[in-house]
Amino acid sequence: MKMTFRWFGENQDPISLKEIKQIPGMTGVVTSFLDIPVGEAWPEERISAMKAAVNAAGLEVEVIESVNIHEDIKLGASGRDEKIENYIVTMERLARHGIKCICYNMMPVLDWARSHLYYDLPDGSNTMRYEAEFIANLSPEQLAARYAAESETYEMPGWEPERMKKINTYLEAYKGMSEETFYANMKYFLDAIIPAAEKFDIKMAVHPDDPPQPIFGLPKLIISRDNVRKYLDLYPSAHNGLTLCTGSLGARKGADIPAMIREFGGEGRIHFAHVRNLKFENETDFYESAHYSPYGSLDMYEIMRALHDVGFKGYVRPDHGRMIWDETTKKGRPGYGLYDRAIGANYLLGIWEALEKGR
Ligand SMILES: [Mn+2]
Repeated sequence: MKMTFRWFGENQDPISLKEIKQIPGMTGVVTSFLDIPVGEAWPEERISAMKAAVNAAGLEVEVIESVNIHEDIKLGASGRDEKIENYIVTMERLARHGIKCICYNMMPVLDWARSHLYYDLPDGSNTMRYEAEFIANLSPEQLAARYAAESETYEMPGWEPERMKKINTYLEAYKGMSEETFYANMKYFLDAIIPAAEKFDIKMAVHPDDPPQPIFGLPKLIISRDNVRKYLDLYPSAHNGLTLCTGSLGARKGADIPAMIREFGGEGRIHFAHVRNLKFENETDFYESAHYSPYGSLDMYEIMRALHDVGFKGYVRPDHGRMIWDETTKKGRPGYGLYDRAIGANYLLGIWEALEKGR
């Protein structure tokens, strides 16, 4: 297991590589280029400059989160072949610079969604929250406007103004699309990129839909054990794998995350794990809690034990944390402050050390 930390890149993240390097046990960062429009091939000089900066700070960069999938691909629209070609060019360039894993998602139009970015907890910290009814009463534009106002300094990945301009066109395009068509479009993509992933030896790791509930009437695909199974079976290859995100798959009440780890991890299909906790408030609503098991609804020990039992050799990151110790928007994107993620990472490393030594 390699512990990593999400870093949004130079000029995109107030947290420095030096700060990340000082977190005990941190081997590397997981990053992306938020400014490159989705669907375009990533310039090689950007990749090499980023890698040089990360390595100079004493950190590795072996995982990209994310190389996003253009809507034309998800929709099966006419422009998809060109975007798939660009995707493969990006994969080849990343492989040349030592990237071993690409995280991506198949969420239609919208990336992740939350009702609140800074929900106050009784201890004076704040965190992201999902309240289904709150979102049901907003239009996508209203939700995007809330994010823009709340997050101030940075554009929210997945909610960029450029993308939001086209949102109604996209929402219209997805209307009436059956789940089977959606899967067929996914298969078309996988049939093209997985042979390339095998050639470049890049592990593709699809991230589940977050939250695992339909919003704005959009179809949701990768939300459960059965749907993950179906997606992985579209192209049986170790290079067609999963980002096991406990906070996304675990946001469906009753989801058995350790069982999913044993099933998919046992088959060598989990390449990257986002490990975080959440606290259910009712059947659908939750907030993102501290990682420590008693503070949330997921058992971090059982999750790490399942990863350990399947001999997990991939990458882990602590995923989201709360904003604590007076962190503000100037010190981190929502969910991506420094301190709570550093605490979470070391809590997970502590569990892992105990598992290793208790073997
Ligand atoms: Mn995640």
